[in-house]
Amino acid sequence: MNTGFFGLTAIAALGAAVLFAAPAAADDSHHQAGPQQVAQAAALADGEIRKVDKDAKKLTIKHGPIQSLDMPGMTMVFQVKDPAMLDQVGAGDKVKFSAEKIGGALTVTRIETAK
Ligand SMILES: [Cu+2]
Repeated sequence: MNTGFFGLTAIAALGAAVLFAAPAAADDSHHQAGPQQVAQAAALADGEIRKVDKDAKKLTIKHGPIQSLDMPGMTMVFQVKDPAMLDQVGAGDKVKFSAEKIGGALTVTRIETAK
């Protein structure tokens, strides 16, 4: 009777497969959203507008963690999907927003002022 031995082997193989399947931690590449993260862009991140650049159509936002982009909190520059967004917010405004990587550039796709 070798079923016990084969059972253990199967469990060991399963354990190894789970270990190898675990995603590598990638704190140093937080600006590169993995393919598994592209789909979930629903949650809004917290932010504070630092600068509105209407000429370059960019917003500088001090933001909290952005789950959909696997990004920790930081201050950075975003493109905007719609230039009208630049008129909706001003420096110092607290905002809720969502961002996606569009054509290689991190772009604000939705923004609203947080009251
Ligand atoms: Cu960032």
